[in-house]
Amino acid sequence: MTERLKTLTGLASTAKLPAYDRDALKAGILHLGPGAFFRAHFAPFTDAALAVAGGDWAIEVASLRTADVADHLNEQNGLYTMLVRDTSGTEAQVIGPILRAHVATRNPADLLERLEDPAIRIVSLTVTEKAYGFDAATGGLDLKHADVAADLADPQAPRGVIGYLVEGLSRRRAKGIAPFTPLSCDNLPSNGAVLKRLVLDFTERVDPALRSWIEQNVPFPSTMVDRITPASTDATYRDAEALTGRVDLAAIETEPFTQWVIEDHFADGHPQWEKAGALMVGDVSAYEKMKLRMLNGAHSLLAYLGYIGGYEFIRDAMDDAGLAALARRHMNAAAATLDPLPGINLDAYADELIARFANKAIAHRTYQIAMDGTQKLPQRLLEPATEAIAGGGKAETYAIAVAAWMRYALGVDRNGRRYELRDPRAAEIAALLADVPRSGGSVSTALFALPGLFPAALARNPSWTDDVANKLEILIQDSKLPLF
Ligand code: CS2
Repeated sequence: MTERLKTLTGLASTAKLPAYDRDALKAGILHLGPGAFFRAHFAPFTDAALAVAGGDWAIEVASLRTADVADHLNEQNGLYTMLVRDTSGTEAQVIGPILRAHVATRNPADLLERLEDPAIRIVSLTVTEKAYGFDAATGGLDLKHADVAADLADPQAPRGVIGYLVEGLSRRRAKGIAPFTPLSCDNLPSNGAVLKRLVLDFTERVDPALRSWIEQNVPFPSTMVDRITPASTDATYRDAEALTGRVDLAAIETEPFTQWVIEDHFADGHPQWEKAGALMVGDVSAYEKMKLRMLNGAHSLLAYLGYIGGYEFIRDAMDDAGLAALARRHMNAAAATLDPLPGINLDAYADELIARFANKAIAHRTYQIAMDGTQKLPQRLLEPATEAIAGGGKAETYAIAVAAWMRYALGVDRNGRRYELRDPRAAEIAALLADVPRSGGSVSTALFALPGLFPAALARNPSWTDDVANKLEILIQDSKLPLF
């Protein structure tokens, strides 16, 4: 039987290995949410920074929910394989900066103890949009979010992201330990500013003195993160084993492209990510908007139209000339809502995105991207739509994307097969739609009334809502593609 990946010795020469001494590593970062995206993006950037510039910046990770990834990483001494796939082949690289993994649900005291360690100078996050407890309608803390409500009731025994960060900072303040820098790496616009607002809203309610201390002492840099990372499958594990000679249950696969833009405001330093290709800037918001609106917006459009049209992967949807043209048109429309970014040609950026989406070596499920629509629509589609309309421009492509999301929200495909709507508001959506006739007008009216999702500028704009209703009617009548 093949051995498990546990050390760097004896691995097949087809795998690239960490170019630094792992035995000398010391932790400087605690990362919350060790999912595939973190393992394809943050950890490899840190791996490259350690190879070029060193420093005490190894990573401990903590999972706030499921234990599987953390357990696999611990069984493998933090090592795992990253497969980089494109049409010319697959390359394997073993990634080394993870020291150990914690599971908050199993041992919350252990995670709180790590948050207090002065050696931990950065607490980074890839926890997905829905974990923040962000209320899109107010821009502040969602008091009805289950973790937020539980943590406000019992702040010293947290279970959610905001609760853990606040309790960690509170303990550091009480002990005279300098704060860590919280570093959000999720696809939210101004993710650092959003995180700061949520932390301040939370502390306002539980400890106003802590709120002032955080406001004065804790930087919350925003970041733009980008690397297309499908969920791992049996093919990932099989190829990782073939290329390393070891069984690896924490292996991930990703595309060659990777990008990270980071605001350079840290309380106590950071790994030299800039030497690994990251861009350190004063303000990341223009990059974030570009990526969320052009990449993620077009991704969501393709995911909903593609899924209901019977395409399993984004690359299959891109093979449909009608859908590929819609995606490109969407990117152009999104680009028109952006301020110019020095040194960036948005047309070339769009061309590159089209090529990345079409990468035949990447099997990225439309169903994976379709997940959590209520958490993704605002920043990807609804904000640019609102701005486009306010600027007198066209918002048709957003009407198509929203109609496709609404069609998807019906939870049944064109062959009558039911699927699970993986969305934190799935039950609410199902209840709203329960007795509604399946027509474009009725379904869209019901979903426009979902509290807090659609800004009034869209939901009360009859020409736009009619456009959505008409497009939805076409999708309900006949989901054959191309549609528009
Ligand atoms: C995707 C993103 O799942 C999704 O919603 O749009 O995960 C996308 O692949 C990444 O943001 C690319 O950087």
